[in-house]
Amino acid sequence: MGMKGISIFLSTVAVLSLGSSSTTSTAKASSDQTSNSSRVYVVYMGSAAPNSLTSTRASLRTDHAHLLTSLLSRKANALVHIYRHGFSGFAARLSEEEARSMARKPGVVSVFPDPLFKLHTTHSWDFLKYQTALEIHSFPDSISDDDDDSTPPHTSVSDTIIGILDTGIWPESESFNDKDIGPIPSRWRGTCMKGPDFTSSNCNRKLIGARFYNSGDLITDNDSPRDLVGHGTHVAGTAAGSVVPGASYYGLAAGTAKGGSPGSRIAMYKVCTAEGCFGSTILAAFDDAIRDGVDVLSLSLGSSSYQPDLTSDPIAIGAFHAVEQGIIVVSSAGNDGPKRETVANFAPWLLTVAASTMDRNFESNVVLGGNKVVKGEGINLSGLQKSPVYPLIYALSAKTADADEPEARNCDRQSLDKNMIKGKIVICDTDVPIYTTDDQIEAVKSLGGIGVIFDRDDDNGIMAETYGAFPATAINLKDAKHIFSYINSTRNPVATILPTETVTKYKPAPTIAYFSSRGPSAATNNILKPDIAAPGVDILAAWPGNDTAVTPAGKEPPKFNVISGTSMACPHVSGIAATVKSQNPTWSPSAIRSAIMTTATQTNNLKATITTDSSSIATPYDYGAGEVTTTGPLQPGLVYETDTIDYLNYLCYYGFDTSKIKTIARTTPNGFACPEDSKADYISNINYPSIAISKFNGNESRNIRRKVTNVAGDGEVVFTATVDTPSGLSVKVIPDKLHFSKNNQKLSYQVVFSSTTSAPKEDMFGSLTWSNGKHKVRSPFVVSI
Ligand SMILES: *[C@@H]1O[C@H](CO)[C@@H](O)[C@H](O)[C@H]1NC(C)=O
Ligand SMILES: *[C@@H]1O[C@H](CO)[C@@H](O)[C@H](O)[C@H]1NC(C)=O
Ligand SMILES: *[C@@H]1O[C@H](CO)[C@@H](O)[C@H](O)[C@H]1NC(C)=O
Ligand SMILES: *[C@@H]1O[C@H](CO)[C@@H](O)[C@H](O)[C@H]1NC(C)=O
Ligand SMILES: CC(=O)N[C@H]1CO[C@H](CO)[C@@H](O)[C@@H]1O
Repeated sequence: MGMKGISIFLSTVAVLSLGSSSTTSTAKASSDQTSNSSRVYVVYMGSAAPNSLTSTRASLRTDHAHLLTSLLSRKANALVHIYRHGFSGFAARLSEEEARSMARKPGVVSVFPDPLFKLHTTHSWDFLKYQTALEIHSFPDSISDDDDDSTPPHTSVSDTIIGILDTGIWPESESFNDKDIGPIPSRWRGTCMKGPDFTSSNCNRKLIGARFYNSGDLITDNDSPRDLVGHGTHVAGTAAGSVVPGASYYGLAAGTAKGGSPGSRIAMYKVCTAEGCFGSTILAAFDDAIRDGVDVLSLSLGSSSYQPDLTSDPIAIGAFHAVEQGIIVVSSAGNDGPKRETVANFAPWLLTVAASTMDRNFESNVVLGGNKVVKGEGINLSGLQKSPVYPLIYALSAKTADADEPEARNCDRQSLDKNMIKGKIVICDTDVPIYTTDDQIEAVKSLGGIGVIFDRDDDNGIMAETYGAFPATAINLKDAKHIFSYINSTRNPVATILPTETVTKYKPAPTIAYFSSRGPSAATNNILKPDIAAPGVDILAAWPGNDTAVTPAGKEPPKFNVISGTSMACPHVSGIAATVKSQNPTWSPSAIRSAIMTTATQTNNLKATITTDSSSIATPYDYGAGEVTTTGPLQPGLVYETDTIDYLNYLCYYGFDTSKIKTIARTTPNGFACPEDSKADYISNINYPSIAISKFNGNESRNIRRKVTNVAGDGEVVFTATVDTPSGLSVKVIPDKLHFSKNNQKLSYQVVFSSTTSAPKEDMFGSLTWSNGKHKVRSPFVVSI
């Protein structure tokens, strides 16, 4: 990811090939000459014409209009989308040569092949199968053992509009009923688009907008806002679902379902199908949402396995313009953890969300002969007897003569001897990523097996997975050893798998989920990402009403489903952002983000430091500022406002020149110019609620500046700084007291980082907290080497 020359795009290696849902990451702009050398490119032209938001017929910028006219005169059918409300540009089918030529035209910021993004449901190998669902009822604050609905006592919540870019919506779900919700806010300019299975009466005072995008590409299922995947319905229910008592997935996770902001309105922008989400369509939805008048945008999707450059990343581009126009944009961090540098959606104008577990767990334990119980996790929907009467076998022991060991251990159908499997519970390994748990269950089932125990070959946390109507559960490495030694020492080993139980008040919780993508960002170590963590494991939320794929034999399709992913974590935070916005309508997106981050908690329900699900202490690379709280963000005390200049400076440091930045930004302050000595290190000085400095070598000190705004509302207040300093570091805050004489006053301070050892050997983590006795305003910091 180069810092320079970013206006060139065809050389970008990290773009997915058009029309393929593959996640491999090489651009194949010219490899398909034989069929058709045209493909969709996005031509991005920066901000929209100044009046386009207000004029009834949105006017185009002159250079934009000119470029479009000349394109259409040559290729009448080439145009896929025009962007004109929130920003300028278009998507069109172009040859590589045409794309190159467009990139040189006046007013063009970048031209890039249309990338295909993915939904951030869990997907990494054996997590592949679970989708994600949101748990609503025992949301973060439940770790305080307080089961009350903690809906804040204020009212205007219902005027906040959350726009969701996702797979569409199942409008009949109870989560979208509009009981007790007032008229649609008059400023709303959106629409409810019709399709063969969707009428305008499917929208109501809760679901106030629904759009879909027919881009004429290879993706099917794009003629209606209806959700045929489930993801969008689940995300929408989590962000702003109405209160639905008695929700459960066949009795599991039973409770009252409600979104993070049950009073907010929902506008669905269907930009994805099961195959993925085209970047050109995501941009079209941003363009519409900005004009429609949403307050919050929630995106549970993004890149995965590759990181687009800022100039060719539709989410970064669309979000930049949304934030410029006062919309807070919340995005998922991705499911590529726990490896370092996997976090997606790293732009500093996004609020990037990692996934944590909750104090609820689904257990399907294994009972061995002699009635020894081994802890397992899973959701079974069919049952075995409760006593251990079923023969138990390790799949490897059923290997056919000519099969390979790893395949047999992983329950590959062709590698197992049917006679050995029949009538038995089979232990399958899970160390070969190409076998999904569904494949493995199918294999065992078809060979006459009666149950599956998945042996997770590591001690990473395991998540309950919906195994459908076949008895199945998953155990971790430590517990697997008990089972293997039992098998080794027993002539006729037997076992059973118990029915699933919902375990509540599970401890420790939260932990950071195995799959959640980790920082630092591969693009820059000078902005900490992810920003925050929220529940994203085994989440119960609304689901399409006719999904037979998750319906056990002989039952009605479920109205709620349990799924996992940072996709599920993101809308929790979107809901909280909406609540903060509704109570502080004048707050900027960055003030809301700051309120959410500086009030996060780092403590779990054992009153100990939050860990990852493999029990190591969580760092800011795992969870940013920590686990989100629901009430803290309503009273943050101080906020860090990141203004447009900060973001423009980021673009400078990132390698854009002043003239390009003037094209991108809707308004640039008079005389704006990139600082003479723009360099990446200065990104650390952007007024962000966390601090990240990089390439710290120990013999120099670093000076970081920050500015806070008093929102404590008490007139005169004094905040005092305390620092949690890691060993090897000396941290000075100057001044260490801030005297505010009135509300909304801004004061600056500096933090000086220096080393107490000659050469630090690893990244160091700490925090800086401003406190006035009533509020605690905490910023995590990361010093990387
Ligand atoms: C190939 O591109 C041309 C326009 O350049 C278009 O008319 C035609 O339909 C395309 N063919 C296919 C198979 O996509
Ligand atoms: C069980 O026996 C196999 C070989 O027969 C051995 O590889 C394995 O380590 C044993 N496991 C335990 C837990 O004793
Ligand atoms: C569910 O309903 C939609 C819309 O009516 C339909 O297109 C889809 O095929 C149905 N799915 C199933 C599994 O029946
Ligand atoms: C700083 O420390 C590094 C290694 O610790 C060393 O290579 C470098 O020369 C030092 N620079 C100065 C200015 O002392
Ligand atoms: C969650 C769930 O449905 N668990 C089921 C597992 O199987 C037994 C036996 O059929 C059922 O009783 C449980 O309800």
